[in-house]
Amino acid sequence: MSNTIKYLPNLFLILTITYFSSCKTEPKEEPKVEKKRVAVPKFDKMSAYNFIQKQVDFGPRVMNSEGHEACKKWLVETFKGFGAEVIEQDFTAKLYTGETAPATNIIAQFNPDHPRRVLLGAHWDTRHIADHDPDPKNYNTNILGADDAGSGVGVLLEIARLIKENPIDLGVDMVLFDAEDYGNESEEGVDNTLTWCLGSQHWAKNLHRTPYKPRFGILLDMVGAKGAEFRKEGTSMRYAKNVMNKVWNMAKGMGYGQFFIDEVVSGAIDDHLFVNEYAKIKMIDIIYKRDSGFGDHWHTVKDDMSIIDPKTLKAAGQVTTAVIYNESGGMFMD
Ligand code: AHN
Ligand code: ZN
Repeated sequence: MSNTIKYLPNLFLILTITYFSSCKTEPKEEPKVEKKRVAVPKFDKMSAYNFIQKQVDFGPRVMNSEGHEACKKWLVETFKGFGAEVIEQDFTAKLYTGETAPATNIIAQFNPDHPRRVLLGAHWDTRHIADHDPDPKNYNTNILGADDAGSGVGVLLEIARLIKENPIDLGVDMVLFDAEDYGNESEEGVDNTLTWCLGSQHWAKNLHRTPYKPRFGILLDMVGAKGAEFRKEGTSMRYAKNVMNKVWNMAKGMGYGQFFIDEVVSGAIDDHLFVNEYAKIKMIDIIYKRDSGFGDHWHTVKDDMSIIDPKTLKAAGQVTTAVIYNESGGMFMD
């Protein structure tokens, strides 16, 4: 069985106990919107590509590094330039190594007063080690993380730019999670699930606004590699099957069926898991994943600009753009 799902039952037990020991109040009914067709702006794949290049130019965005700090400033300023109201949610990440690191979830809110909202996410930190590199000499090398996760951030920045150019009648919250990728891989008998996704764990337990009930969420993780295929990842299917099916159907209808494959694969431990479990938000993950693992460049020194293909960015980005603009006209989720 793959590492990604082996330790999930443990986590569920812990989380179920916390769930039943906390009181819940019913969320208020949201007003229904009248359905209308809304024009979907054109996602510019080269613009998204350039946003990835910008991040990679800072070097690795590893916890406790200069590149991480410099990239954060640029991300905050760039979102502000696109008209977002930005919150920097600072926290101290407790790494599995015993070290700590200053960490920040970057939250960009568009139309902050709109009652109808959707959530988009990606992680913005990069992995400290290339522990899946075929050459053991590279094991301790920081990776550039063009795909993991410069790509998800690049797609979100391009959507932010589109929102500025094409106002949307919807609240959109983009959360860039920090400290996703400093996890410890599980060995036999050790559950390291909680060493990953520290930013999303923090955010999901400390929402930037309450009550917060976005209609659904979409996480973008490794959405830029040449030849990427987005299969129906198991954690997303478990928590938010309806959202998954709607997104995949929309992708197929738009002609992106070669990227969005109608095949269920094992679940990933990724930011959406904690958003679903702790914050009870139906968030799916668009991720390059197979049953046996991720893309071949995953956590290797190959994860640089040379593996990024603007066509893949276009597929993930145009579908996500279509989802949110359709949602603004009441034409996506019922
Ligand atoms: C684990 O391998 C435990 N999770 C994969 C999540 C991830 C890492 N996404 C990008 N990098
Ligand atoms: Zn990673």
